[in-house]
Amino acid sequence: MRNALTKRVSLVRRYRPNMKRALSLAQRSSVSSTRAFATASTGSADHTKKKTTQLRELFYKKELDFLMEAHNGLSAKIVQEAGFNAIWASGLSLSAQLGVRDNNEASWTQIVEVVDFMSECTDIPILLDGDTGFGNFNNARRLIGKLERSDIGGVCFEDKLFPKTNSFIDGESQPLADIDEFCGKIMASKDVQQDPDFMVVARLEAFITGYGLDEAYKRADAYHRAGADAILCHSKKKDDSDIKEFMEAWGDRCPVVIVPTKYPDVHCDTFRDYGVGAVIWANHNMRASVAAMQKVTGDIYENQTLKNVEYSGDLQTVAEVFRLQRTGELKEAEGKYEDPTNIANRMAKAGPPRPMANA
Ligand code: SPV
Ligand code: MG
Repeated sequence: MRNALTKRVSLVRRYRPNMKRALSLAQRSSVSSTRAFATASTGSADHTKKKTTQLRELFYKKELDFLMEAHNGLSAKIVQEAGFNAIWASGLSLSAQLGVRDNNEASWTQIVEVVDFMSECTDIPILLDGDTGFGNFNNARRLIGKLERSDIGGVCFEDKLFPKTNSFIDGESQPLADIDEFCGKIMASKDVQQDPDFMVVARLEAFITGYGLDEAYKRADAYHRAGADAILCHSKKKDDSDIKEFMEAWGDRCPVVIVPTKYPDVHCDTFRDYGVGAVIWANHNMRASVAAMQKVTGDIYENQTLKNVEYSGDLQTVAEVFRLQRTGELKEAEGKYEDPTNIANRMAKAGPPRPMANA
């Protein structure tokens, strides 16, 4: 498996600048993810594929695609039903919905527990915001093992220190990780993953902490050479100048993903022109739900009645919640497994009792 992985990574790295050559090499290769990258598939993704493969193909195809934030099973399902091909399990949103800060106050096992619920009720891949990996290389690789068991498509690690702080809180005062230490974390993650398509994304915090392109590029280059499958280039500027500069320098060495929370007015065609691979809408379901809950809760508290909110159009129906929970499936299963006639019929088909093999 390691050989296949090494082969794919080196093919992608070596031939990324030459699409024609990459295509012919990939056609000769049996490595599906390389082929997906080279053929640049179009149209909506195939959600029956492995989630890791879906995520890899999303990143490596030519067309810009989008990851939408979710922070629990319900929001994950809503993201899938809206038509998105992938989910961003945001650290900010996961911590916020638990009522704690985005400072690794939730333990990594508590985070895994939430994303496991998210994964179980969806068919599209999840990219987990893995913060700084919850410690050193060893904590990061322990996390990868658990994520693979929960069928998560990939993880993103940022080059800061544990415990992390959200990038939009005093970004300049946040120390960056040592480059070698972070490269070791990426290497350990790539070495431990069992599924060669599992994605490890390296997130650049250089622009956030006030460095310029030189530092960002030097780090991206190192992380990519250490084995990162993609780079997340983060910026907190109100315009897209950091992203433009980085994309011009980086070209198409490997896919780049961005988080335009602070530059919402830039049209995604601009990102397409730059060659950005994917955009993460990072926290908008969590913020939407906060605004909605504050409005409804405030109204009920103020007016001591459900009358306003019930007829306001702001509430979803209970029936719709039941549908999202797949209540119908349980009804069917009850018929199958609790109805005495059904059980008797199946028992009859199973035949008479058999003696124990060694009796
Ligand atoms: C998150 O969504 O948790 C992120 C993106 O890391 S940001 O909050 O913009 O740093
Ligand atoms: Mg985060």
